[in-house]
Amino acid sequence: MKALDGVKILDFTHVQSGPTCTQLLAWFGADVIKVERPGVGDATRKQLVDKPGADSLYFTMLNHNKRSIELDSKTPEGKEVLTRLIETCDVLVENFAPGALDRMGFGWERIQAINPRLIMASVKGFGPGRFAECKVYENIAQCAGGSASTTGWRDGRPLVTGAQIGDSGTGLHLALGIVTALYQRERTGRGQRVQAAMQDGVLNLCRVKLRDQQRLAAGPLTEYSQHAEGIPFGAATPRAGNDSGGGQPGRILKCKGWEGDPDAYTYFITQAAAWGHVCDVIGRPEWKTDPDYATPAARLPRLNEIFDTIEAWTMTRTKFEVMETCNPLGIPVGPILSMKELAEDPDLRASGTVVEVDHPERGPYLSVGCPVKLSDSPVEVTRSPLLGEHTAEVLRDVLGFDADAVARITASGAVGTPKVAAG
Ligand code: CAO
Repeated sequence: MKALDGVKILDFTHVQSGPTCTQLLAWFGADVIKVERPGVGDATRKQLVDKPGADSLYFTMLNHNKRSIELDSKTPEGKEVLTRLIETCDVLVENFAPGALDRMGFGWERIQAINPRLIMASVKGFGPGRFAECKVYENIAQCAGGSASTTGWRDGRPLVTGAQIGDSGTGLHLALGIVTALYQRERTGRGQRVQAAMQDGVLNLCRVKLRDQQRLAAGPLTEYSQHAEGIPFGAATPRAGNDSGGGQPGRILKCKGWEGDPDAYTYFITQAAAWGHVCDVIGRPEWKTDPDYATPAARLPRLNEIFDTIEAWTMTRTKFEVMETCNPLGIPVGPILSMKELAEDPDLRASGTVVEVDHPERGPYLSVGCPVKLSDSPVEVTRSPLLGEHTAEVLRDVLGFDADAVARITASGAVGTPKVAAG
């Protein structure tokens, strides 16, 4: 038994934002039917190809546990199948460019008329307003949502982050909206629209930076290293390098081996409650009582000197030794882990957060499993579908088309060439 057993998802998503959402729902037990253009499929199938002829890692890692049906939704027979899918499914998820579904003839009013219980969930780049019609990809969302302007070094360009907060982040937001709407439908019997704009999702994740924008009105942001360096603040929340985003000052510090290893660093937080231990560990016990260092307020203008001193100590230890020493003392530290280290991490393998999946075209590959664990709804990650792999079984078993109808629809070219004969 899985949490979303019995929930059918018409997955009209592509690229990253929508597919991450429907993949999560599939992991929680929903039957996710991915609709793709005949012979073409999701563009990511053939993007960043590492094994000629095989679906890319980009596609396989975003589309586990789904079924795939080829369908040209712009032909009469394709519209017939799509209509049946809308009648049958609980949720339609899409992340087309604005207006694409309307142009296909399946706007919200039409969808509601076909199935008033259907929840229609959409990712768009922007919500209503002057940018509503724009097409948007990850980095545009990071820039428009406040992440880029607050990431990077004060005197450098805005920076985008490696975390796909615009795409996967918005997929997460949308998934929450969908299960919430499903819960409400239990009581009302009605479907509803669920919309998640990438700009909104990124801004939501940058909430603390809007907090700082307003704090600026009350004076300088004293925990920013910019303040310790005596550099005045401008009108907007500045980029703050690796400064901690919270009230506890933190930095990324070099560890032993940093000269040859780009990831030999640790994050180090001088949490007030652990300050005494920090002083002991770095060999500065006198700082515990020295009025220039004893309180968080006294330390603020001296943070650069303090972190330089801590770094002189961390450089004598590996990032894991720093953790082994500091963690038992309650000093919050964290090693900078490379993708290689994460891929090989035994704990992540054991918890199912990093999984090995087998694929008929490409053989075994690593993926990120479900990052949310439900004790009563275990996740088994299965490979992504080949293009149109389930067209015949969906037409027959899910939508109830008989053999003659399947033959008629197939002959029209609306569903490509079903891989398995119906009947
Ligand atoms: N059958 C028939 N037509 C289909 C189809 C199918 N199964 N699937 C897609 N199409 C059509 C669409 O209807 C659309 O046709 P029109 O332009 O005539 O309306 C066309 O394919 C292209 O769709 P699109 O505009 O969504 O795709 P794109 O590659 O041009 O743009 C993207 C991609 C991501 C920029 C755009 O979809 C978008 O802005 N989406 C919303 C924001 C988003 O999710 N961005 C994140 C993507 S992940 O980085």
